[in-house]
Amino acid sequence: MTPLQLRAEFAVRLSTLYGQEVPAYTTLLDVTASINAETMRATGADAERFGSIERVTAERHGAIRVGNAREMSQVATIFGAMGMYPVGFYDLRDAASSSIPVVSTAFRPLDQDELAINPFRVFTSMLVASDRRFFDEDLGARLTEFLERRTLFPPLLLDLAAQAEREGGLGAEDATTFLDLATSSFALSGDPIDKAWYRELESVSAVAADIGGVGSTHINHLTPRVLDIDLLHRRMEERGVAMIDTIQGPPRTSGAGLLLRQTSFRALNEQRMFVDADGRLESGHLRVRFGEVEARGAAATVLGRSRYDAYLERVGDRTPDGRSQLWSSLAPENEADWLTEDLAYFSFRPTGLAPSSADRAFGLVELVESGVVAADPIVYEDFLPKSAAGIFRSNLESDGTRNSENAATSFDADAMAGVLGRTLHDPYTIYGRIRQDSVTQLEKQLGLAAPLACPWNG
Ligand code: OOG
Ligand code: NI
Repeated sequence: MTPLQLRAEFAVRLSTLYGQEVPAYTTLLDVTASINAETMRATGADAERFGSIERVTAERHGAIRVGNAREMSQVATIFGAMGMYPVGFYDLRDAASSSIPVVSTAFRPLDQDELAINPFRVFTSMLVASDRRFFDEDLGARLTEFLERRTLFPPLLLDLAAQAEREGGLGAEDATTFLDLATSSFALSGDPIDKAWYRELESVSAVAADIGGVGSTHINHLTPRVLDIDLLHRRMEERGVAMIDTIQGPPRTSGAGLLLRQTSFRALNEQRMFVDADGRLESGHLRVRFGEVEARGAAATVLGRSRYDAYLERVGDRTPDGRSQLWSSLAPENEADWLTEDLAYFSFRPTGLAPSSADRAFGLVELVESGVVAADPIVYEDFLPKSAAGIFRSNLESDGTRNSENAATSFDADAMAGVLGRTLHDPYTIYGRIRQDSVTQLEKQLGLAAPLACPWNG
């Protein structure tokens, strides 16, 4: 099996697992499928401008959380076997007032043709046990030691993953073993939980307890992609699933919009066994999983993204109408304007119409305007830190505590690359390369002697 086949099969297996574990996820998939079918019927080819219906139907992202650098680099190997590579750095420690002591990246395919078939991605967070704002020296030391002692992934899984990366895939039998072990590593464990330890961590941060209070990791949500998220929000409420009251990300626009919009619901309390200091077992409840759904739009350039960041800074507690007004004052709805103002990434292809000599004298924008070239928006394949923090928060019983007088442990994208022991890809570089490759190709196809003038080249 190739990395692509391993990834697609892994996504299917996780989906089956999560459906068994969290029944509301199955409802979410039903509602998503019917809305996607309705949207396809209503808008036809337009619905597929941001990915074929086959891609969108298979599309999922998951989220996992691990405890330390060793576990993070193991995750990188497991996902590497499936053609998923770390992209982007997210520091959630300061993204919300709640105690979220993690730094994150997302593992995903890089190539357009891989993304077009199965873009499965996993948002992966790592606890920062050394951050004294969250953990004092004593607790930090015990947490570090606990994490050092546990084993999240069986050695055979790691060996097979390394082999798959080296050899570009696995034979049938090894592939089955790899997929079995990988899937079960992300299942919720039924092992009894050390009650005192879990509650001690939970009083500081529910996220820390979820990561370091138990001996295993688990997939905490699996997110399908929907073509109309506002409609989905209403339909889920009609089906009796209480959603968070907002859709995170930019407000609704007439088209797919920029970036990413997400909403979620809390999973039910799940029964778990706890063990006390005397070894007595008792039954209890935890809420560590939830449901999420998302709608994806165009990848924003640095400039486009700065408009969204300005929106977040100014939005405050505006009404839905006020939010829409603010967003439309910052970013045009129209794709043509995104291109001329360089707010989003596109790829380009000739339509077959011959350029006139006047077109040749001008640049890319003129060629698009005269219909010689088609501009297709590039799908946003990444995440938004503010939304991610919101998703974390929506599932917390309490905000936890933090001691803001203590200094933060410094941690940045370079430090994350060091932890991973591999390149940490920059999303803008990836989108920029896809765009540039398509322009170079276009220049050849149109037989242009000189490079085309493009909005992003001044
Ligand atoms: C990850 C939350 C981030 C998203 O969609 O922004 C995320 C987590 O809760 O572990 O999945
Ligand atoms: Ni998510």
